[in-house]
Amino acid sequence: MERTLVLIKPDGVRRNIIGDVISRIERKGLKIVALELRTLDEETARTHYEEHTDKPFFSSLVEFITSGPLVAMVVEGNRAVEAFRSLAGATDPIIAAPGTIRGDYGLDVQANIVHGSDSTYSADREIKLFFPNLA
Ligand code: DAT
Ligand code: MG
Repeated sequence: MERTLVLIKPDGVRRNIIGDVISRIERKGLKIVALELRTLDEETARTHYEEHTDKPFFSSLVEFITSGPLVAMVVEGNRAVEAFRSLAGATDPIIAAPGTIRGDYGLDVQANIVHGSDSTYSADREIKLFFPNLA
């Protein structure tokens, strides 16, 4: 069974929509196999987003993702990576289709509510970073 790393970013936690995001995941038939509320330190944030190190928005992204508690989850199911990316919608919430998490809640490309791994390779790396003890 495939696994993906999902984050409800600090903006989603501040807006009290943890419950709705989790509901959508469960409604889809995906299973939550690990879950934690935590505030990231800068080092973990930089490692999580390492593919974006050279982007102009990198330092702002790290500041944002460490700005308060987030919910980290490991989500499992058939083609879980793609299934969650589909629930999340496009990176830019203005482009994301209504009915998706980002399409329903966001207007800002940085504060876009959720993260989902973009491949099984990334999922593996990200799950190990957030949940090193998960079997
Ligand atoms: P995704 O989160 O859809 O995988 P990504 O990996 O390209 O998107 O980017 C990671 C995060 O960085 C994204 O969720 C929000 C932020 N981001 C992406 N493009 C941005 C931009 N042009 N300006 C500011 N933040 C951006
Ligand atoms: Mg990405």
